[in-house]
Amino acid sequence: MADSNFIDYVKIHCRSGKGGAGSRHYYRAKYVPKGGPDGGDGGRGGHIILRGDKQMWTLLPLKYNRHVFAGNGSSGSGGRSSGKDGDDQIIKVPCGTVVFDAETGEFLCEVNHDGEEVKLLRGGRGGLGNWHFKSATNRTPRYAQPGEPAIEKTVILELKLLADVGLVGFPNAGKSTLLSSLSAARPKIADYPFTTMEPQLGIVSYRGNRSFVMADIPGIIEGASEGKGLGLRFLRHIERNAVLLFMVPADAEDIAKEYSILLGELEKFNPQLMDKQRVLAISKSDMLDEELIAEIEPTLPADLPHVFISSVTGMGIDSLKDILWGAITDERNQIATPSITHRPLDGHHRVREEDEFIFDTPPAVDEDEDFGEDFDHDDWDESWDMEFPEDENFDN
Ligand SMILES: Nc1nc2c(ncn2[C@@H]2O[C@H](COP(=O)(O)OP(=O)(O)OP(=O)(O)O)[C@@H](O)[C@H]2O)c(=O)[nH]1
Ligand SMILES: [Mg+2]
Repeated sequence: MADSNFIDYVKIHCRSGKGGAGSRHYYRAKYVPKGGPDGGDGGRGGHIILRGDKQMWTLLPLKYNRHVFAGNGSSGSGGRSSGKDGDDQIIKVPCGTVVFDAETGEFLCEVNHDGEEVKLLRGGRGGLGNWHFKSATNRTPRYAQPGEPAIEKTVILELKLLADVGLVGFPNAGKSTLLSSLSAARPKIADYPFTTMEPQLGIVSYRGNRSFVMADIPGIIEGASEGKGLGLRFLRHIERNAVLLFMVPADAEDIAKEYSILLGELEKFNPQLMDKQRVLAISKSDMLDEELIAEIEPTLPADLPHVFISSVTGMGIDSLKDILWGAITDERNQIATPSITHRPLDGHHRVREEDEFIFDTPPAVDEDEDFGEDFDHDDWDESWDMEFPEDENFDN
């Protein structure tokens, strides 16, 4: 799993650029004895910006680029020249990325759409040059504003896949088999638990040109909320789905009980999941005959629609798609933004050891060299005045 390409959790260290210092400078030219203040403003420091990119589907590229620093703004200079703004750093992230403060676990922001930009850290504003401070009573202000400092933050990016339907079930319920029979996705299928170790998305086409996205996540077992099995951390991938499709195999002893165990684990993970529309599919129904189905039917929970399906024979698959499509297109189930409140990071989100990285402190920020700063008006020497050639041809 460590060498997997699907990365849905990454911790990165970001620093915005600091603002350039305003300049304290006085106009000097030949025969202009007291030119007055003309120090320009410092440039703005670069922002750290997150941009949603639908071409990306994991946070893998960020795993190899964990320190992101924006450029510093340059200082202002004489002649009211403003300093150059620092370069912004744009971090491309997959749609559905949620950002948390690594120290407090607090939710910061999320990026859900292609091209959506969110300013994660604001660059420092540049300081004003001394030119701004001249007034009738202070005609030679000997000060200028320093630039604002940079902001540093370690953040955790989590990917919460945006799918229409999320599959929920015990291991071996046949979730991956269903996804592979409905879509072109080819998840690994085997008759042992925990075949699926990472989420998979598949596009299901429905009656010609319509389609929806289905997410297969690893199986959940009783006690998953206490960390049993693969735990519940994958459940965040169904937090934003419009519809949850519960799968219980037909050979389960008590279908209603298995369903309520799954529901209980989900509630422990995030009570808001209870608001989602649910559908129950009894998988592997090819093992049942008419009689058995009639026997099971009355024992099923009454508060949600159910279908008997078989990914092998295709039984019930069409009516399952109809029910799912109906639920997805139902106004009340539309994935709203923000669809859920992202809870602060806690034990549920605890990740594998190798996800953590020992953060090595980046080099300290270079102090901007600003020669104009300590220069004093009274220190000016006439011989430093520059004389420009009169007929300079600037076109050349
Ligand atoms: N008879 C029958 N067997 C099925 C059906 N669907 C899946 N199976 C079998 O059930 C076993 C488990 O299927 P998977 O799709 O890997 O189950 P899963 O829910 O993805 O399991 P995990 O990934 O471990 O959580 C496999 O041996 C499948 O061949 C079905 O409709 N009928
Ligand atoms: Mg599977």
